Amino acid sequence: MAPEGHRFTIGAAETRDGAFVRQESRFRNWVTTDGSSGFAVAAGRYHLYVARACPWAHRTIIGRMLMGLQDAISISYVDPIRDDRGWVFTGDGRYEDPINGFEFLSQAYTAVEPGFGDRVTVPVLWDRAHETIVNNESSEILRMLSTVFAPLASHPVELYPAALAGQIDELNARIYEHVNNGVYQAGFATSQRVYEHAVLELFAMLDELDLRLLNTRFLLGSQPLESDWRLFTTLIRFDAVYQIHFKCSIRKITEYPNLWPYLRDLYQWPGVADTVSFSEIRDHYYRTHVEINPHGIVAVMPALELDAPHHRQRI
Ligand SMILES: N[C@@H](CCC(=O)N[C@@H](CS)C(=O)NCC(=O)O)C(=O)O
Repeated sequence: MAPEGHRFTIGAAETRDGAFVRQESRFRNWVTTDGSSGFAVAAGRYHLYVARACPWAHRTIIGRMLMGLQDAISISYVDPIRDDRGWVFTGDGRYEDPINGFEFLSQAYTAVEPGFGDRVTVPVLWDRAHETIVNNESSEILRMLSTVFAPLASHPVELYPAALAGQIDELNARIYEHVNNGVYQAGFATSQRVYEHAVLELFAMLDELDLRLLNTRFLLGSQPLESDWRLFTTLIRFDAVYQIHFKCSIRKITEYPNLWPYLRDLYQWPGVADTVSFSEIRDHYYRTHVEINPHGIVAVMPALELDAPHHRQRI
């Protein structure tokens, strides 16, 4: 049974004039080195609630893995299918909450804010010491993992080097607008004009990125940085879901001369393939958004040779 007494925003996405409106993330505290925010960095204190299906949560799963923060930050996964009760821990071993024993992710939100009635989203960074949500905005959680949490990491990597911060921020913003959120703008549009505009903007950006990747192995040089991983979580879902379910129909990623080998390069990066679950991704999108796929038929997995050689070391 869903917790009683509270109503959450669930079901169809909110639209205005035919355009999908993404809710602002509500909890925006930061873990800090000196603890001045009330949230001091410490091993074993923080927990991540995620869905493997979700591209935003996927950023944080990848960040935790790349840094080697598995021992410092615990994690639990919700069931990929979200119904009218929101995200669920089904308790079958795979989708469990060993920290608080929640049955629904909404319980984390109402534990912190009893009247919380907005969308209950993943990822959530939870503080076990104060039993509260620190932050539920994936871009900020990812940034914390690669900076504030670096001293706890078993193999820290630089995802946001100071010298490239300006370029990363600028690229992130454009990739967010036209690609990460662009696919949702296309998929959840309720007017032809808004849908077509989103698709054209999305593919203009993909074309630009494809051209950029002709001469550089990753977006900003020879190492994958924050912008690459933020792009990755959309690209990896593209041909299996967005191209079909969200009608992003102009091209597939496999048709791009540079984006396609670049996607394989990132997928083959150590540890990354293990963070990708196509069955959870497909189950989630096709079976959760009943307003755009009323019968919940899950598209068969397209042929994607993600393990094929990418030859991008040469660039
Ligand atoms: N701005 C948020 C967005 C997170 C988000 O929208 N997550 C989706 C899953 S892909 C979600 O939990 N949606 C639940 C809902 O909309 O009811 C972030 O980047 O963390």
